[in-house]
Amino acid sequence: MTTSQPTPDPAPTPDRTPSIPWEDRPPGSTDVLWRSSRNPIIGRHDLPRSNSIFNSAVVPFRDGYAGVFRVDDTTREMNLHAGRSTDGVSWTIAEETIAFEPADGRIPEISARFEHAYDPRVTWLEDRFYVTWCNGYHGPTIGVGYTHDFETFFQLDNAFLPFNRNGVLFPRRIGGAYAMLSRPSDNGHTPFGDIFLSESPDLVHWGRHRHVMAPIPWTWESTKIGAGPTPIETPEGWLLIYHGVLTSCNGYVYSMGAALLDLDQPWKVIARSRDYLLSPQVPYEQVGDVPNVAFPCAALVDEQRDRLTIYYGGADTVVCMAHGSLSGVIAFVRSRS
Ligand code: BMA
Repeated sequence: MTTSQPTPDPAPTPDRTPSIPWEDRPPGSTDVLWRSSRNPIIGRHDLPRSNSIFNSAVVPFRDGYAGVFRVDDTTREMNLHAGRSTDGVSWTIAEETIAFEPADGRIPEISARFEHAYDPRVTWLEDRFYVTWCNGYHGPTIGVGYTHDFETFFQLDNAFLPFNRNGVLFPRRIGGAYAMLSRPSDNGHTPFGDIFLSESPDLVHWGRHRHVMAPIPWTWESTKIGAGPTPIETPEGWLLIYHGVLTSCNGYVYSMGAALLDLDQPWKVIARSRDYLLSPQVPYEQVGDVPNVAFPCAALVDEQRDRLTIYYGGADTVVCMAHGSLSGVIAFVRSRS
């Protein structure tokens, strides 16, 4: 019999993990998420013709970050713009809208008719960054495109029939199929909405639709819900951060919540927080073009340091960040289920 020698602790090595935008929890705070003291990080007038910049998606890219931004301009056209950043906080956003090139010969059948493009999500999947967004085609539906470099973008076919919003891709195939969450809706401000999951062999043809989650009466998410950032894979399941809407005397209130979905069958909900993670309670979330909106569209994760930074739109006007620990959010989901 051999006895194994205890291995000495490895010598400390310089930490080369790129750090995501971060601030420590403010002293005295017990919140699961806390807001960046730099909020809003992108203001409504950061482009010459912008009315508002909000509900936008960012990802790590090369030695910094890239993103796709929702910009409503001064004609109030809703469209997508690419942006770059070295630190994830200060952004350079292109003045021109993204001009998608057709990924195949049939795309002009849909792209000839532009209505609007808004609420983008960006997902690294296999070998490129996919963009999904709410794409106007006889009403809102889910647009899909991709880019390798955030300079040239290609458009695929719309994923679903109108009306649909909040299409969010999973970052890998599940059971061999691509997977997307979405929220079938109406052509207006939609006083209902559940999250569904759909599968595709090719990111063009979508089917095997499964129900995932419904609103919960008499809570912060009683009217409708919609997926937010790309789901985050954890050993405990897919961490889904989503928005939930309550109808108040003064209109809709958009808050953030979280759930854990089964890794192999992500239409199965393992746990879901009964409480909101963050609700609009500060001026840049409460006052703007649409009051009382905190709308998450992206998240950055530093697993090594157990850090999570969420990007969200404030009051349909500005871009904001909130921080928390990944383990803390998962514990919150489980403890408040
Ligand atoms: C939804 C979308 C979002 C917006 C929200 C609140 O229907 O239009 O872009 O943040 O309403 O206005």
